[in-house]
Amino acid sequence: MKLQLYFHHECGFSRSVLNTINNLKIQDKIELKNIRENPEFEKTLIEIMGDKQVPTLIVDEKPMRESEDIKKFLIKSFL
Ligand SMILES: N[C@@H](CCC(=O)N[C@@H](CS)C(=O)NCC(=O)O)C(=O)O
Repeated sequence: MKLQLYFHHECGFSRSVLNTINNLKIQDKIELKNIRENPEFEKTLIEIMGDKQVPTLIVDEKPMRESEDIKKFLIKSFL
């Protein structure tokens, strides 16, 4: 399963997902794409989704939004 998370640290919803990732110790299983650090990541997110809402998790090409859904999915997949 390929996982990519678009996020930025100024967003509390993103930080909440990052906390879950840290608690599960799965940082090495997810490509973390900070859109504030890398404009290319922001551009790609807009191309995929039509906007730049974070957090957005891409699971094998399929986008998932809503931090609560993303956290539930990660816990179900990795706990
Ligand atoms: N209900 C969403 C809210 C996500 C959200 O509001 N994200 C903000 C940043 S914290 C955002 O990306 N807003 C659109 C923008 O900045 O262009 C969730 O829980 O993930």
